Amino acid sequence: MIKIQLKWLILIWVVAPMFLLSKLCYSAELQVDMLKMSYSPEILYSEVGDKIVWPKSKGHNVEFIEGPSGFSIPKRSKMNKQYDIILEIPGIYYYWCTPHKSQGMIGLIVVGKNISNKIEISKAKALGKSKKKLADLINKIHN
Ligand SMILES: [Cu+2]
Repeated sequence: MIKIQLKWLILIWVVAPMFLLSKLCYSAELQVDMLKMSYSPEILYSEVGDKIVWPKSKGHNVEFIEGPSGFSIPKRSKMNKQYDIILEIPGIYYYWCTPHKSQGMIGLIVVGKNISNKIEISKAKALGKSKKKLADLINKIHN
């Protein structure tokens, strides 16, 4: 009898709060690779608060162009350096690689399954080969 009660006490007062806490604190780390002339994946789906990492890759960087309203565009990342960001506002984010922005090296991030700014992103600036790439990515996007 006492043993059973102890088990329940442990479950309620120790295990349950730990489980809740770990749920609250949990955020994933997602990676985007910078390949020859493209990002991989080109569309990344993340949750609010996830850490997104672009490991260093020679000759490439990350420059944010557009995001949901309220997002202040950060300074573009340094060439040949790892870059990471935590996105807190749900919506679609659009970025490119500064030296390859007209060669189709662009990427999208969908945060929190929110695609409400899809039209704004489809109207965002795109150069050269990236115009078609952006249109293709916009067509592929889902929430
Ligand atoms: Cu590049």
